[in-house]
Order: sequence, then C-alpha cells, then structure tokens
Amino acid sequence: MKKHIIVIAGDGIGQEVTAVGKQVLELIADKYNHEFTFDTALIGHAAIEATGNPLPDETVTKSKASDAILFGAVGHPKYDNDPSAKVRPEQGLLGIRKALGLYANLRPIKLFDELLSASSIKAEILQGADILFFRELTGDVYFGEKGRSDDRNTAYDTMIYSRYEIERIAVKAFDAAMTRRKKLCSVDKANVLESSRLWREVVQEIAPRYPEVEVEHQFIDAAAMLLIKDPKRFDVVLTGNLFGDILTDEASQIAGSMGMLASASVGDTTGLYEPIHGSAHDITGKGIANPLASVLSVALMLDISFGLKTEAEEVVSAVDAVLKAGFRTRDIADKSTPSENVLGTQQMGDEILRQLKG
Ligand code: GGG
Repeated sequence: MKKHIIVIAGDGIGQEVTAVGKQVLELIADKYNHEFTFDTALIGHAAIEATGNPLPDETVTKSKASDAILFGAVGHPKYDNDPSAKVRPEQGLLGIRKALGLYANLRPIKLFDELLSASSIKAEILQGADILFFRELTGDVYFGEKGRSDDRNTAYDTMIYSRYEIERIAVKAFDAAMTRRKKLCSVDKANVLESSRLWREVVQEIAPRYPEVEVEHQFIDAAAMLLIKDPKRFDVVLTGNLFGDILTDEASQIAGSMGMLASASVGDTTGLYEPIHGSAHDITGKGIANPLASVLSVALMLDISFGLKTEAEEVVSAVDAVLKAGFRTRDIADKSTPSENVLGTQQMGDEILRQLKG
C-alpha cells in the first residue's frame, strides 16, 4: 500500500514524540511491504517564528494533499501570561482542524493492565474501563464570536452549535457505539445553556435510528464526577468541543497519564493523528517525554485512515508488551519501578521498535 504522510511535529515535546511515531510508521512500512512517504510542515510557535503565521498556507496545502497527518503538539509558555498576544500557537491547531473539516475527535481511553498502579484512582474502580470519547472539534466557544467591550473590561466568547454540526458527530458516535457495547452517553449543560438544549434535542432525534443503543444524557458537572467515581459505566461518550477538551484530560488519569492518550481527528478529508497532550515546555529537550501517545496515534492512523487493522493491532500489542516487560517513562513509573526500567523518549521508542521487529 502506498501512502503519503505529513509530519507536523509542532512545538516542545511534539518534536520528540513525533520522531518516535514516525520511526514506528517506517518500521511497519518495511515489515509489511508498504510504501510510506513523508514530508514535514510547520505549525504553532515554530511556524510563527519562521513565517509570522501559526498556520502557513503551505501547511494546509500539503496536509490536504496527504493521506494522513502525524501531529505533535502546539504551544509555548511565552503566550500563557500574555493575554494581549494576537497571534498564538493554538490558532494553528484550531485552524488546521477547521481548514480540513476535522469535526470529530476520537479519544479512546484505554487502560493497559500494567498501568493500574500508575493511576491515582483505585484499581477496582478502574479495571475494565474502556471509553471512546467523541469530542466535537470545529464549533463551540472555540470558534464562536469573541471579543471585548470598548473599555476592555468585559469579554465574551459565544458558545454556538448548529443542528448540522451536532448531527454529523452524533451519527459517528452512534455508529461507533453499535460496534462496541451499544451504550452512548451524551454530555451537555442543557439545564443552563441554549446550545446544550439544541445538542440534546438533536441527539434525542437521532437516537430512534439506533434502537439497540442505550442512550443517557448527563450534565457536564455530573459526568466529570461519574468519570472518576465509576468509569466502567461509560462506553461511548459524545460531547462538544469545550466539555470534551476538559473531560478527556480528566479521563487521562484513568489511563495513568496524559502521555498514554492518543487521538484521531476525522471528518470529510485527511485524518489527523495526535497525542492529546500539549507541548509540555517544562520537560522539552530533556528527552523524558512519553512517546506512547504518539505511537498509539500511529495505530489509530493505520486502522482508521489506511484500514490496516493487523498492523494497527501489532503496534498496540508492542506497547502492551513493552509495558509488560516493565519499561516505563517517568510519568507512568511508580515506586516499584526499578530505576533502570525508567526510560527516556528514544529509549522507550527503541523498545517499541524492538518488539515490532519480533
Ligand atoms: N496535541 C494536542 C495539543 O497540541 N494541544 C494543545 C492545544 O492547543 N489544545 C487545544 C485543543 O486541543 O483544542
């Protein structure tokens, strides 16, 4: 199979973890006789530095012409305490999602058994948890009108959703529920927000098309609590952009670390695959970032964009085997991990490659 992949590593540890993801793709191509070609493109702070623009036109053009995007992260601390900055790295990520029509962000919360002890949540609560989040990606307060009053003392962001936007992601989530445990939880704040009332209305309208799927609606505050109290009650979770952003970071604690969570952003065109974590400048350049979310993002790419199920399963199995062998990066190590088993980014990548080579 011939595929062309754009690597957009972005900022901070995005560069480090994406390098490992690319090595996994190269090895899979070699092992299974696929021809994967690669190109790179700029985004985020790196793109601002080089071109003044967090999302250069060339990045969009190259992405549209590719079969899949391997993405790292965007962000830089210099913008965090500068509310007046007009140009920000995050605009690159939001912009590419919009430009490519990537409206559905799939975030599987998979707990590898070996990491049960890495979580701060009790093992009996966690064991067996397996959740697939559908986070809407191109609407909500992220894209609604925003601004300041003339005296700049009042600010607003508009939470906005259209029927069409809710319907297309809801259909994807219901379709996924049909292939899983046939349970779907839609998360909103319909007791307060009008956009959430429309969200709930549309999900209720679609539900009868899927009579086998058991549907429940939860308010975001209750969902946040239940996720920690009883994660096993969830199968597919469908929610908007802001609630999904927050809930999936919370859910990363079920998987042991943000460094374990992969995601796929899909829509009408090229899929984009990225760890859910950001650029993590506090650990950038130290070689200690966990590359497994990038490796697991590669597995999602092989499965969803290329239909290579065997290859995807092999990548997930390699992660499982490396964890079973006792290797950890710092974020998933605990007191019982021998210091020689605590690996850096590339060392962890090397263990994955060793497993894949067989
Ligand atoms: N790899 C994810 C990433 O870089 N996140 C940083 C960020 O800007 N996130 C905003 C969002 O995901 O909406």
